Amino acid sequence: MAVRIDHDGPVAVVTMSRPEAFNAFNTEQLAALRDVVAEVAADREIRAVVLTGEGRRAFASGADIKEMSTMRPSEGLVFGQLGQAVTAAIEASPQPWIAAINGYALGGGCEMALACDIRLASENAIIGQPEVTLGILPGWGATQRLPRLIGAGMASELILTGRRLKADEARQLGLVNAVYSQDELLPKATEMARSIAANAPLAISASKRAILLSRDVDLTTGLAYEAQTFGLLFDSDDQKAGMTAFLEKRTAEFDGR
Ligand code: CO8
Repeated sequence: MAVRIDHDGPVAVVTMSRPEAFNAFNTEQLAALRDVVAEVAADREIRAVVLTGEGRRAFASGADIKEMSTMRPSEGLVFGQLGQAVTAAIEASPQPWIAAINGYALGGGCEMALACDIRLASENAIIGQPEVTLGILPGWGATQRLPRLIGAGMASELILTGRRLKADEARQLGLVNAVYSQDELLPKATEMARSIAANAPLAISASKRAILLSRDVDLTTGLAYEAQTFGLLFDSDDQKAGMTAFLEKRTAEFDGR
């Protein structure tokens, strides 16, 4: 299977698996990831997701260069839009996504990680946007998401030179939150996903949406959205469950209603 879902209680681990091409995305692989993202988003049992790549060498090495090499503009447009639809669906998903970058995350691979809410990396991770070395530009969101994440100056340097970063530099730039050994990466990512999954699902989704909105709107509008959403959560069972459990000095159990 090209993209696998493994369930670990409320955590789903989604693995991009095309090891013969360092998990590069051809149309089939991209469509498989699109379908999995939709399946995960619709599954109320899943409360947090870890996205990773098969094997120990690659998260994903980008869009499939062989497939792209003969594309006409209209085909490039469709391929670009499919990739953008996948990244948009990851962002629109009610669950937080954590990218566990276990090796190369280049081009479209880095862009999938940028669509996730949190990025963690292994020590052997190599991250970059080398599209300009191929005569194209990043087409699945890096020209927009990378400057918003690490600032326009560094994003320009990375996109315009195509330079590849090692994990430590990516961490210093805030492109990834933490770096672990290859063996530790997935357990650490899953542990973080589990700690998110233990919290109130509606509050988690609402926080994710508000954080994403902060990229696009002015502070006044963002704060108004935050206040409205804050108020609405008082209509949820989860708010009652969380506060009652605190007052009764026990751990809350949430059902996402
Ligand atoms: N596409 C297709 N095949 C790939 C890709 C890829 N992105 N990456 C690796 N492969 C294949 C190689 O062709 C090779 O296949 P084969 O064995 O049949 O020759 C196999 O994987 C192994 O690769 P290497 O022999 O190169 O292995 P190395 O260990 O020497 O290097 C690297 C591994 C560093 C990952 C290297 O393969 C590499 O640099 N790959 C390309 C990385 C890259 O440039 N990525 C960006 C692609 S462009 C992109 O992602 C655009 C996204 C937006 C698209 C918008 C569409 C409009």
